[in-house]
This record gives sequence, structure tokens and C-alpha cells, in this order.
Amino acid sequence: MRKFLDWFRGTSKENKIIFVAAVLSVIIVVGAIFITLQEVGVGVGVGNVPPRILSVSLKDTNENPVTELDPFTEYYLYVSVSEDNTLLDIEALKVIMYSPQATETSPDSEADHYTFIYNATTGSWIEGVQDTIILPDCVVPADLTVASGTYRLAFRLKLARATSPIADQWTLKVIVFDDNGTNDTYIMNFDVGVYAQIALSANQISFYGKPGDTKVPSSPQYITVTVYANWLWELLIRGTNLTSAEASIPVSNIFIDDDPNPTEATESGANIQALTETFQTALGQSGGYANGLEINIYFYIDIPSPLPSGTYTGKIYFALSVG
Ligand SMILES: [Ca+2]
Ligand SMILES: [Ca+2]
Ligand SMILES: [Ca+2]
Repeated sequence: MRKFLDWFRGTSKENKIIFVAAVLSVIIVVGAIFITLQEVGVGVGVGNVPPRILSVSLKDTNENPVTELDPFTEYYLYVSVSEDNTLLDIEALKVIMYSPQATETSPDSEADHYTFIYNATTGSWIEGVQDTIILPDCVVPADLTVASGTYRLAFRLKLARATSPIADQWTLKVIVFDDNGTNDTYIMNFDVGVYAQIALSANQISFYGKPGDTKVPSSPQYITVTVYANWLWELLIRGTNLTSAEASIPVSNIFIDDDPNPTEATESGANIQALTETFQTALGQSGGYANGLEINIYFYIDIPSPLPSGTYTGKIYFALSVG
């Protein structure tokens, strides 16, 4: 130490300045503050610090945290960010959500992959799947001159594939980019709840015939059942007896088929099937994820004999069993 001090005292002013500058250089590395000595003046530059994601949370519109999202329902994704170069340095937020059937880089699709981007330069939100961002409910920090803030993405999934916490889940990845080419990433998981819906092409069919007629086709000849389901599904059907003031036709006289020929020698597809008063699977129709799958169901009736003339009415119910 003494040797060092002796050397310090004995050096010229010029050498001392260089020595001090060298000490400041050490501080530069630690504090990331660049200080340069230029003859008599001192210049100061501020370096970039990467943004940092402090927290990410999924909430419903009542602000309750959620771990399972229902399709076609609005949710909020909160992303809290700190940025020592102030929020003005934040360039973009990218949010990617993908199912276990996809990867981060898969193309966007209603079933498996959603991308949301906030572009801070233009102040715009961009959605990869149409009609998924709920713009009026998105929020960005009002003051960008501070070191931290929270962004809120308001969004809805469409017919996203259902998952369960005991199997594979959806992945949610948030990446925050600053204007200096650095970023921070946050990954979490969530589930998508089961969703099922069917639509019928008509809400009424009719038959016309006389006692003893068999396999009389309906008008319209078939009903198209459109299936929307994000999980394993089964199409169910049941009916009621058709009744008039004087008599009734048993529900088992009504038949369904998946082709327009009820009497062919070699049945195609599913076999013609009599309806019952309790739900049963319709023509073996079942499957996995279905987004608008159309199933045509042809109807026929055997008209008993003898039977009083008149109008007989009843109901046929369709249901989707999911799970
Ligand atoms: Ca920065
Ligand atoms: Ca047939
Ligand atoms: Ca058939």
C-alpha cells in the first residue's frame, strides 16, 4: 500500500488524471454509467437497461384471477413492466397463447394459437385471430416518463381447444421489447373450458302419407346439424310420440339415416335407426374438436294402419354430449 501511495504522489498531474479516469472506468462497468474524461470536460452517457416483466396475471372482467378461460368470453391480461430507461423505451408487447397441439411458432388459428401485439410506436393493438381483441377495454400506462407501469390486454378466445390441468395446458408467453433491442419474457399456463353448441338448419319437419305407408321421407328431406365443440363430443337425439286428439304414432316409428335411401340393399354409412324417448347417440356421430362440422340427418316415418286421419305432432330433440 505504501508503495502504491508513493507511486501516486510521485506521478505527474497528467498521469494522475489518467489514473482517476481508470478508476472511473471501473465504476462504469458496475453502474453502467459511461463517463469519459476529455481534457477539462466530462461527458456522461446513459446506457440501456433491459425491460423487466414484474408480473403477469389473467383476470375476468370482475378482476378475479382465473386459471381457466371459457371460449367467447372476455378476459384481462395484466402485464406489469419495469424499465429503467422509462416506459418511453418500451417498443412492443407480444403475447402468444398456444394449445398443447401447437408450438410457439405455429400459425395463428382459432383452435390452437393466438397472437396479440401492442405496438407502442403506433399505439395500436394487433390481433392474429380476427375479433379477439376488445380494444375499448385495453389500457396502457398514462405516464410513460416513469420507470414502471401496467398494460392491460382485453381479449377473448374463440373456439379454442379445451384442456384440463391434469393433462397438457395452454401456454401463455409474454415478451416485452424495448427500443434498444433487449427484451424480457414471462411464461405461464392456463386451461380452456369445455364449450359445445349445435345449430339446426330448420326447426320443423313434416311428413305426409296414408296408413300403412313405410319409410315416408320428411320435408325438408334432411336437417343439417352444425357442431361446435372444443372437446370430445357425441351427438344425441330423442323424440316424443306424435299425437292427435284421437290417436298417437309411437316415437319408434320415426327413423333417422345419414343417406337419402332408407331401403337400399347395402346400407351406406350408419344404419337407419329408430328414435326412442330417451337420448341415444345419433347415427354413431361423435368426434374431437369440431368448428362448424355439418351432419345431414334424414328422417323417415312408418305410418301405422289403421290410423285416424288428422295432424299428429311431437318433438325431436338434439343434444351434444361433451366430455
Ligand atoms: Ca431499456
Ligand atoms: Ca340408408
Ligand atoms: Ca346410412
